[in-house]
Amino acid sequence: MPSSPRRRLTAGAALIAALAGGVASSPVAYGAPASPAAARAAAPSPDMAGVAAALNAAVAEGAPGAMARFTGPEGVRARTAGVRDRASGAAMDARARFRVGSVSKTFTAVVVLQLVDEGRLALDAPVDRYLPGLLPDDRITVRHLLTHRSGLADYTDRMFHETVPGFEGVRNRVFSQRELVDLSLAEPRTTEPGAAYKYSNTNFVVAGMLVEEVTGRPVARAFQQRIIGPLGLRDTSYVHPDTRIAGLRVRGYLHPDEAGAPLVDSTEQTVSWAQSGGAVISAPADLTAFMTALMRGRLLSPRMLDAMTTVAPTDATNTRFYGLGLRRYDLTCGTRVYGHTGTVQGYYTYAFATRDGRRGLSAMANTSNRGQANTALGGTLEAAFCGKKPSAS
Ligand code: REY
Repeated sequence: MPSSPRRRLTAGAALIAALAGGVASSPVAYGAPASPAAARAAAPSPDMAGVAAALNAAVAEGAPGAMARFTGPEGVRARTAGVRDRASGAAMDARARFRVGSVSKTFTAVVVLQLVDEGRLALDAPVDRYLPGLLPDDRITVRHLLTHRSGLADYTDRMFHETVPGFEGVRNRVFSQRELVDLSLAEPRTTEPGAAYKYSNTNFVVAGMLVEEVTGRPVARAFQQRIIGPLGLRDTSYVHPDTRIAGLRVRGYLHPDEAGAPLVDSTEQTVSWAQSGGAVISAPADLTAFMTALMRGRLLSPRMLDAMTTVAPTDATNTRFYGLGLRRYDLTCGTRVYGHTGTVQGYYTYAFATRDGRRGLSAMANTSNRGQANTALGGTLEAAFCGKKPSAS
């Protein structure tokens, strides 16, 4: 029998109780300190001046505004810079909603892994078992999708080769998932199944199709019933194909490829080109609540959370890793954080938490196609999780 969200939460509460009692199964394997007391003692306080400096740097690099919200044992701390709306001049607001882009992939992965837990999907089964004939290679497994190892080309590379014309060409379009898969299959596959990590939105479109096939319902419903409802995320929704962001919102501004050209207000769009790979709307408090709850075991069984956080490197720096719909960044102070990044026209997002779920940070800047601004925004992670650098003696 499939377990209800309530049963999962109860199991999660038991796990948290076990952790609080210091009898966690093997926290060391996750790189966490040996006990909660040690975690508290070892965790540096967030350097909020450093966080604010990173936000200001993102603005100096061309973002109209930026914000970050940290949650930890010391409470909640938020900082903002610049504006959330260039036309009205309204200041950035840490409660406002925005498009989280690929942080949506973590939502999709959680639902897939819950379905694995319920025995309705198998991680190492071919996708072909559930969606016969969709993909041209029956060696591609569910795990290959979630780890970006399917070799299915990312159709967005071609779609957004020219940034503004590419965006305007799809901003009001409604694609079927199959159309998106066909766009990918029109291109050569990038690797043999399982051979290498190659980030591709196609993987999470297919993962969304799996969710719909197995549950018989839209992914929006699965997100609501399994994540948004149980965690009480009031500012979070999966919106497709409505183009609006309801409520208090941040407007997004896309940088054209041509230097000096005016920014394009990209707030309203269907996000149909990304769907289960990128169409979630959320706000900082909800994103942090999601990532910390995930790490605390409130959404997945220990076995599935272990699978999700088992990572492989994505580059040669040995600081960037990917698990199942989840990134791991190893920060300079040795702290490991898990979460996801997002890029959708007009919005850069980071949503990360420590493995014990005690500390979390969400950060966003309301621009995109501006790598320097995204890099500057990423500086919030070091400041928040590593705290103040010890002064040189
Ligand atoms: C799509 C292009 C990026 C964005 C993407 N986002 O795949 C997924 C993610 C959902 O990982 C666009 N870039 C921009 C270009 C480049 O158009 N020519 O920066 O807004 O979040």
